[in-house]
Amino acid sequence: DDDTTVGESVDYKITGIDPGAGIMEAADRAIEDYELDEWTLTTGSGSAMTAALKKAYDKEEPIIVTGWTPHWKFAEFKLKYLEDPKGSFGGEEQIRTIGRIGLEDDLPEAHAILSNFNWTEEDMAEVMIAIQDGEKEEVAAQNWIDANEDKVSEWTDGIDKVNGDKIKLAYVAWDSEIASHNVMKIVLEDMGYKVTLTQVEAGPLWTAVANGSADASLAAWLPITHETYAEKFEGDFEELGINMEGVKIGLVVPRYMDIDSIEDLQK
Ligand code: PBE
Repeated sequence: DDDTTVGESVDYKITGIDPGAGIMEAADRAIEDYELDEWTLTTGSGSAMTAALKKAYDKEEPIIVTGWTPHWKFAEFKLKYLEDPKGSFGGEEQIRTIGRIGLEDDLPEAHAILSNFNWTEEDMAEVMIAIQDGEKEEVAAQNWIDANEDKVSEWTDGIDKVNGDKIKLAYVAWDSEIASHNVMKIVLEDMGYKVTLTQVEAGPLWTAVANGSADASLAAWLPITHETYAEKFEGDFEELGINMEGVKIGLVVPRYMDIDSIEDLQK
């Protein structure tokens, strides 16, 4: 009925993702900043979150999720970010590439390619949406590369090919990172590398780059999302550059919900 509050309508639940994700730390901060004492942030995974979103959306039921851009969910569903006047989720973020200490000496060509790597939200969306539509990850990545040879050659121009050197990239099973790492895997293979993609949680990812058991990752969301990891491992990794500008995290709801701001959760 009309008297139901947003909190009541969703059982005071924000549907989260994997506990190590930076967005979970930001969501906990929001619960504190906005004094949402009765609320809980549930943990799960990126795919469990999108499954819950789809289930609610299909029935036009209310749901609040931890969401980020770029993500295919914005192409699939009509969604909106809740305004965040207290800035718990930070502002515009970047996705940066990080490498282990010593990568430049050991694998200089890969270091150069990874440092050059940058693309746009639209580029990533093409790969993500194709995968979401059922294309195999490596096929979606290959199709994007075939259609974007100019872009790829900007990352590899003037860099010598190698002969089977091994490189290990670590990533988390977030849709955005599945897309980027599958593209880079093929780019590096075309340059002569033997590439291993290792899927881990966010904490182990940062640990692996810092202790050298992974060579690099394209998955560092900064300055806010992974700030705690970047501070914890300061000095034990190298920033190789920004691979995407203007990305964002926050609380996301279907547009049919009659709320606009995180402050509306206080009612
Ligand atoms: N994400 C996607 C990650 C970074 C990339 C927003 C879910 C996180 O929160 O750590």
